[in-house]
Amino acid sequence: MITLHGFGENFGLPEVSPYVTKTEVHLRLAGLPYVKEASAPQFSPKGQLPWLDDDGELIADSHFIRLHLERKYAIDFDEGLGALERAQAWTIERMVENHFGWTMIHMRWLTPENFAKGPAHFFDQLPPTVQEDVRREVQGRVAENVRAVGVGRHSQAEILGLGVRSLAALSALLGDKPFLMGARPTSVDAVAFGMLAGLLTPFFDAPLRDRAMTFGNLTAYVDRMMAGVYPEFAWTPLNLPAEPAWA
Ligand SMILES: N[C@@H](CCC(=O)N[C@@H](CS)C(=O)NCC(=O)O)C(=O)O
Repeated sequence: MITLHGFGENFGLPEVSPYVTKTEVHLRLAGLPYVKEASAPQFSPKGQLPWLDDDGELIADSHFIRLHLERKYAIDFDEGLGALERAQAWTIERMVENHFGWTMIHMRWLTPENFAKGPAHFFDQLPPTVQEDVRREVQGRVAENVRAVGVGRHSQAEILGLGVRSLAALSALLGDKPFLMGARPTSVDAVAFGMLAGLLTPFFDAPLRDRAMTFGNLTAYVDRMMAGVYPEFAWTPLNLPAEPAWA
């Protein structure tokens, strides 16, 4: 039995974490049955979510979980792609996770209003005497990480500019195709969808989200992925169908 350890539904999303979403999308694209358990990073073998328990074998990190699934279940999420397309998919994945993702984390954790309505509540169950200290300590660690990767050293306007540049790149790469690499979803769609949905959820309000909403092919892509992968989830489409002219 496969158990996926993640955060769970919140923030208007079927899963809070873009990385857990990536793994969950991989499992769903592969049609592998799994159960999901709410966990916390400190219980993971690598101190981060997601991690997987596959019949007693523990695998942490969404990339290594992907490799495990491909090996154990003889799946190729990138089936049909040539060497150049696989290289392009990996390049997109790294841009989304190792750069764009930090602008998203900045939006959630380091914008006071979004932190207050979102991640601050992760600590609500702690005893009131320590709650605020832990909340600020963890937020401080996130700020250090965002600074360590470079993004946190820039002004708000510069961070917005970096995020928009990645959105424009993703939008150009997607073009009018249904999925990033063509007619069917491949591994990189799990990555891009997880991060874009995390940004586009109406739960958070941010200039980066406002800018993302102007990329019509990206909003339609998130709606399409959400409907295909999480049909049970009540997601209000971002791209409401245009009113018929005669309405
Ligand atoms: N490279 C990891 C990144 C996972 C990750 O950043 N998970 C976050 C949640 S979105 C986490 O657990 N953060 C807690 C921490 O770093 O202490 C993966 O692909 O699984």
